[in-house]
Amino acid sequence: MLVVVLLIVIVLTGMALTFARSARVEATASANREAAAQARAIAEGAARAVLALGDDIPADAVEVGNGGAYWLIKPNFDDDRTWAFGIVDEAAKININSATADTLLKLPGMDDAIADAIVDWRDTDTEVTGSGAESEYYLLLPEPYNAKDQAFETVEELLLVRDVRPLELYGEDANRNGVLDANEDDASDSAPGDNRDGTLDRGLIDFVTVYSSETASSSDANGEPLVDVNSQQSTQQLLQVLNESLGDDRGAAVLGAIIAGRPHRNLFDMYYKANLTPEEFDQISPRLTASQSQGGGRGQGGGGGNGASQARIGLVDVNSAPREVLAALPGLEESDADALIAARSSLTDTSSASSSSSSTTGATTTTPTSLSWVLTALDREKVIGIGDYITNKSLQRSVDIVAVSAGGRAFERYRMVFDTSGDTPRILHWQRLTHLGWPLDPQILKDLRSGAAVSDLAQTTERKL
Ligand SMILES: [Ca+2]
Ligand SMILES: [Ca+2]
Ligand SMILES: [Ca+2]
Ligand SMILES: [Ca+2]
Repeated sequence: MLVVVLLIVIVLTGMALTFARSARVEATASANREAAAQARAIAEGAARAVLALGDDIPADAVEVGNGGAYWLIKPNFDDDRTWAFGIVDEAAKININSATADTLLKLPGMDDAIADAIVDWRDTDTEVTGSGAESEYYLLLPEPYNAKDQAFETVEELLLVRDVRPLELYGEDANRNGVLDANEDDASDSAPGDNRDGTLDRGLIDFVTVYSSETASSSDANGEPLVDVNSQQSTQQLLQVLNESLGDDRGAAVLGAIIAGRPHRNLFDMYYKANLTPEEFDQISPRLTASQSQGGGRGQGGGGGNGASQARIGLVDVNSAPREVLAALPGLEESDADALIAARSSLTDTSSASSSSSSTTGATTTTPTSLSWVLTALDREKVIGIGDYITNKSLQRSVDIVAVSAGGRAFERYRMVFDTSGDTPRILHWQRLTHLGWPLDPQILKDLRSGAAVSDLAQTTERKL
């Protein structure tokens, strides 16, 4: 009898313990779900803030209600041990829907076979380009598919192209956080495979886009029609623009030189033929255009652009493009990219110093907005050669949002690409990247979990790994 009672007591106690534990597990799970939902809500709030504020977004940890926070992380091309923060200019990348095989070939990790295969993947014909690949190749794969023969819709689609593996697309940066993590510098000890050389070999992903596009404008910032420097019919309007900007004497002289120099391949060509100064170029070029009436010279990479409202795909924003992208521009090599970077950074240094008093958002977003500095960095032939492929506009942008719930309990990571060309910004792409793991210094999560305030973390995010 006693034994039976004892047994019952033991069973009941066991059941009570089990219930208590499952209740505890359930409580933890529900707290985790709540934290994940909070992190997601913070990320969505960050996205709305980016869309509303554009460039005026704070760079470092942004604290939100209840102790959560978000960061906008981006690669620091000057240093693979620290993070950079802010919005990424998609026009500062090479567009895989318009770049020629020659341009693609100059990007990191490229070879002829991949460059040609990228062109074949997007071109509408079924003729194999050089050492490229069309459907004949893809249909013989264990899981066969056709070459797309249409434009890329995402950058990740590159993984369907022959020979493009995660190593080519993401480089050694398997978690896509822009910095060298321990497993990315230990050879094959842990995934991914890397060369253990102490530096992060970046993949294509940081240098290519499918989003850059701008409409060839037919009017200037004030709504006045652009004046065609190649058209005899617009000589009167041209004189008016020159006189207004440069004064009557100088205007008349420049007009004579422009007329004598026709046809101009682009406005940079006109700059040299008319013997302008860079300052004069900045004054008059926003009001001018150079039509291509005689089928002269415009390359394929700029996506055409003769029609007034035609989209120009893949113009590269030279004001923010990294070295690798500048070197890939037609006719340029690495030394030219270095010259451009040097000219650009001297410009940025002086403008950020002089505008610091009027700036309300800090000097970090200061970039040159004109194109005339390019004239000082390269020789005539190279400037004219890239003239049809460059822009100073940043219309499509992306952010990599890392959001953490209060107390560091849960985090979420999303990539958003958006277009600012219309009246209101438009989201082009939204992708969850949480599966790649926590991308910032692990110490940040530890500090938050042990009760640190977000305001104490700014130093941490700048610290070297
Ligand atoms: Ca094709
Ligand atoms: Ca990494
Ligand atoms: Ca490794
Ligand atoms: Ca390496």
